[in-house]
Amino acid sequence: MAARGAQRPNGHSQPSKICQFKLVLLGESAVGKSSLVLRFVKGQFHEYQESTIGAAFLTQSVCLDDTTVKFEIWDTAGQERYHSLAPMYYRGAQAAIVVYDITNQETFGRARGWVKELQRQASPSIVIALAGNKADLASKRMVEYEEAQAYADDNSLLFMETSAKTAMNVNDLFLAIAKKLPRTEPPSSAGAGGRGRGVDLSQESPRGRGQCCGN
Ligand SMILES: Nc1nc2c(ncn2[C@@H]2O[C@H](COP(=O)(O)OP(=O)(O)OP(=O)(O)O)[C@@H](O)[C@H]2O)c(=O)[nH]1
Ligand SMILES: [Mg+2]
Repeated sequence: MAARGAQRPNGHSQPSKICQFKLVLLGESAVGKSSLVLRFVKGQFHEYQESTIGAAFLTQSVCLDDTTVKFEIWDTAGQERYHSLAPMYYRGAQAAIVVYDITNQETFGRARGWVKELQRQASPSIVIALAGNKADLASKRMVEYEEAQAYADDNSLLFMETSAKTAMNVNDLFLAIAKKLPRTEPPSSAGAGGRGRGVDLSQESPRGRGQCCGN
């Protein structure tokens, strides 16, 4: 059941509503996409994280007020040869995290390319977050915080510097995304297909609005 394992940063009361959203991670290889997901979902970090092949799927929930927000997370492979697969994962996604490595300027350029592609091809209502990862390596910094913040402001993106290694801002980033996603109940989707629904993406509407259902 989706509510199990949910984080309750503020939580006293049992959430009464469950919303699930498809979220995709994009970015150059080795920027730390899988590491961010591993930190968020399992609270772990691997110094020698293997490069992703194709994509990986994980889920994690966070609680916001009276709502459990369940993320269906697609962690894509950053290697160039997998680029053509990306639309399969961002199509119908309600949220995206575009990741770069603050120690590598090239990865910031690549992140801007992903943002442009999402703005053109993904759902118009997609919530896009920019994550400047490896913030623990500040002594090797090549991308200034202010430069990325200005870019994010210009493009209406959420922006945080993160560290999958130290856990800095990892939960906060997902929470900030959850807060920006629509948690109102769409009139037609109440009841069926919400709580306990499988992850059969073929059942999602092409424009992929978030699924919310009351208790
Ligand atoms: N210092 C530091 N290292 C990190 C951080 N995040 C990831 N790494 C390291 O960076 C390397 C690449 O991390 P991955 O998570 O595999 O990167 P990825 O973006 O998923 O790469 P692909 O799957 O090839 O697209 C690994 O050796 C991680 O241990 C971080 O926040 N700080
Ligand atoms: Mg990976």
